[in-house]
Amino acid sequence: GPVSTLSRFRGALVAAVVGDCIGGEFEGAEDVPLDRVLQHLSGVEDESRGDGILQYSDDTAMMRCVADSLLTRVGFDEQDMARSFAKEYSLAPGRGYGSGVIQVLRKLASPQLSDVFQPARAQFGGRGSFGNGGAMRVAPFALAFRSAAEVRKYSRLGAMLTHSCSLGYNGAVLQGLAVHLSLQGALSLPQEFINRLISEMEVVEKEDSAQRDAKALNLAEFPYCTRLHRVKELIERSSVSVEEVISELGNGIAALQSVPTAIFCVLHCLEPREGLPERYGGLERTIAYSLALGGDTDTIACMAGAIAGAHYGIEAVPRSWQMSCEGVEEADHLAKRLYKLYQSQSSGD
Ligand code: F2R
Ligand code: MG
Ligand code: MG
Repeated sequence: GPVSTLSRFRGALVAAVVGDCIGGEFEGAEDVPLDRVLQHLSGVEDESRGDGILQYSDDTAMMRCVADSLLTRVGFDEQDMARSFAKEYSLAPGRGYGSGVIQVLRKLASPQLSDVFQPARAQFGGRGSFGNGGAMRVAPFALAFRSAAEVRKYSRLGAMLTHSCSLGYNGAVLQGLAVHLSLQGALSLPQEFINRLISEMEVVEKEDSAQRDAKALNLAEFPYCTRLHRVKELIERSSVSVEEVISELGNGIAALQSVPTAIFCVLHCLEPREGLPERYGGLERTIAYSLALGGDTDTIACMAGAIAGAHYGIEAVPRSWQMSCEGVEEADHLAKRLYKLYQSQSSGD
């Protein structure tokens, strides 16, 4: 039957956590043969293996902070969200945070700090971070706000608490919009889905800050739009190798090298793919394929998981996967509460 909105909300957050936990195994690996991915996944499915639970990393830890802050403040409150990040980091600093962002998280803990966006602006000699940390945690913004305009605005501000380079926060905007569209069922028309994202990002990347940062980093103008056009070309091809995906889109820790890649993973896996078990549904294919790319696998699987989970719904996330991953129950609970918040707002479109 049709996927209900509640199921989409739950699927988005739960599959993001599952992607982070299951993807953690291969983070930083250069080459991940599909055999190893499938072996890892059958280990996850085998509940009797007794390996214990797969732990979540910074991706989930920060996503929980975003969701929790949006719920307790009934909207975006930068002071509260910044404090929530800082507190979470001080309680569990060993979750695999980026090496730069930990300086921001330490500064955000200071009660004297008045401008909570200031520590992020001081990163990397004043250029700001272009890492994917803003994008990896953005999904709850798409579950809290109804209109694309609000998702765009608050995804950006939420990312700017740690990522002041436009490549960093615009990656979060793109990922937020992808989850927003997927929640509305837009992935049933994949070409329109990618075209919508391109036209949204054309507006976003017209801004002076985006133009300036692209130039300073020696990138072509409209870097996200450029990658999204490559995504479009790749999904139109009848066959595409993992090597081509990595060289065209990337699999790195920079938002530009991972957000369009995550979107590609979802689109590519809408159909059955050679080498992936026939019994796999689209969500399982998406996570498996994300892992096979290597590189920043926890984060790419987390972001692809959020988009795919919003499309397929919670029923598509295998029970055995859910039971093997830390933080799934909490994510499901947060998703249900965000659904209520979302339903209580009038439609802003
Ligand atoms: N940190 C990791 N994985 C690395 C290994 C972790 C593990 N604990 C281990 O040591 O074995 N994963 C997590 O980090 C990513 C999100 O990072 P975030 O939040 O964007 O952090 P940060 O530090 O701001 O940026 C990440 C790195 O990107 C480079 N970088 C960013 N901006 C830069 C700039 N303007 N100039 C030069 N380099 C820049 C730096 O190397 C940063 O450290 C996720 O993958 C998450 O899972
Ligand atoms: Mg991580
Ligand atoms: Mg990562």
